[in-house]
Amino acid sequence: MSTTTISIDGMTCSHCVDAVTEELKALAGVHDVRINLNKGGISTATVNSDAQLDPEQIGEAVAEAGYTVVANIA
Ligand code: 9UX
Repeated sequence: MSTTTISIDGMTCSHCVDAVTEELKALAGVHDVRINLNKGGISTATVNSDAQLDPEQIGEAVAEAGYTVVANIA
């Protein structure tokens, strides 16, 4: 079990949250995604997964939804 916290820029509504959640949940081994929306600012996502996630993979998933990872906190 591994928890990854990332900061994401550009999300402004709950649909953004849904889009990012969906992309992150599609990653192998991910079973829970929680996003704390900060409209127009830096939002925080907490991802629970079986194994440690590849930061590059997370970045690609978030980009797929149309947003940007600005920091990989842990
Ligand atoms: Mo949230 Mo709608 O960024 O384009 S405002 S999905």
